[in-house]
Amino acid sequence: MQDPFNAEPHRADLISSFVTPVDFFYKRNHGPIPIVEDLERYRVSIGGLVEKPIEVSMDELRKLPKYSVTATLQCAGNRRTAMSKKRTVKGVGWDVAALGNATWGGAKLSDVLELVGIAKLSTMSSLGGMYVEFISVDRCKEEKGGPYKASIPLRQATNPDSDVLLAYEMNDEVLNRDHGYPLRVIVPGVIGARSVKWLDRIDIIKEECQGFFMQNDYKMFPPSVDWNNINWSTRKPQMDFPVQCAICSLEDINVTNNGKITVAGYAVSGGGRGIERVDISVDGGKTWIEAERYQKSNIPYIADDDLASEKWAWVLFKAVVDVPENGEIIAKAVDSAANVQPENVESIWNLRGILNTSWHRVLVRKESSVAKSSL
Ligand SMILES: Nc1nc2c(c(=O)[nH]1)N[C@H]1C(S)=C(S)[C@@H](COP(=O)(O)O)O[C@H]1N2
Ligand SMILES: [Mo]
Repeated sequence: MQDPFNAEPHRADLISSFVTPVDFFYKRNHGPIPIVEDLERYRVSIGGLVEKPIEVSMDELRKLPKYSVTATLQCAGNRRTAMSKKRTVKGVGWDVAALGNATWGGAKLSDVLELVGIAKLSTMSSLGGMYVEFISVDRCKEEKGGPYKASIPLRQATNPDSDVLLAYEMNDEVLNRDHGYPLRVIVPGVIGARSVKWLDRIDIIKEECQGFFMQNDYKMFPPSVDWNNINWSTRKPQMDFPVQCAICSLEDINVTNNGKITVAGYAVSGGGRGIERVDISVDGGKTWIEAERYQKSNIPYIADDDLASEKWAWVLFKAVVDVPENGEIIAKAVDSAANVQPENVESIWNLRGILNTSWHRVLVRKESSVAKSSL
């Protein structure tokens, strides 16, 4: 099997707009990208523990009310490279740009499930189903040549406020092949791995999906677990992602001859939690200044107010600070539940290198001091 296609944009490009252009949106694949050509014959089958299994066409999905949801999709492996520098982890190396914020257009899963007789706000189907499994067209080696799959609780799938979409559009254009054409799932606020692309089948099942990426990957283990003592069944699949932020206007190491420097980046939290604060420190975390937060120009950003602000979308931040004496700039975000990013990567190190949300640190040296020290 050929190597799957993975890519992320340059970090500075990532924050040039609130909505990430498709070209700058990261791509994460576990197998070769499939080609679904015949839309006339394309159907999504919905079955499992339902009384009347059906097959729906794209036309039928398009006839359901269309919703546009601006949501940040973040790979659980975002910032893995930095975690690996502390202690080696297994997985694709990512800088800070394995995420993007797009406007997804499509049908709500809660409307689609009504077509098979499952009412809104259900926790269990009449036949005892409690999870909704998404099965893809693409095949991957981890599934021994079988399809990529994932599940979410029925409670979330049937709650219209969870905004789970079967999306056929990205940024007002037809979804492209890299991102799941013709149809993908978008589970806002949850790690990207559950937003299954190239959807083939939806099954209502009794227990969580038993697929590789649910049971033997994408789980958060403590730092003491290694490949010799791991027992995958002791942990639940990771769903919501924790509060995260990263500086994107600066590289890991920077040289400047200015006294002031712009610190800009993104902050995002899972589960629809807003961003209450982004703090910047130029003295190693002794004192902090608050960065300005924004989503759309001229509309004040309000954490957790989904009327004024996009609750599933990232928040961009910006501050102008003095170039630090000690050379280090730190950013950390606080979400609307007062969750804070951890100070050090060591405390959250895990063997798969997921969810590196430690304080983001970059180095800035003044040109003069670089010149002096190289004498
Ligand atoms: N069918 C399928 N869906 C998938 C994947 C995949 O390999 N196959 N990768 C998942 C992972 S791990 C992530 S982070 C997101 C990435 O979505 P993107 O490529 O549109 O950015 O898709 C998810 N859905
Ligand atoms: Mo991912």
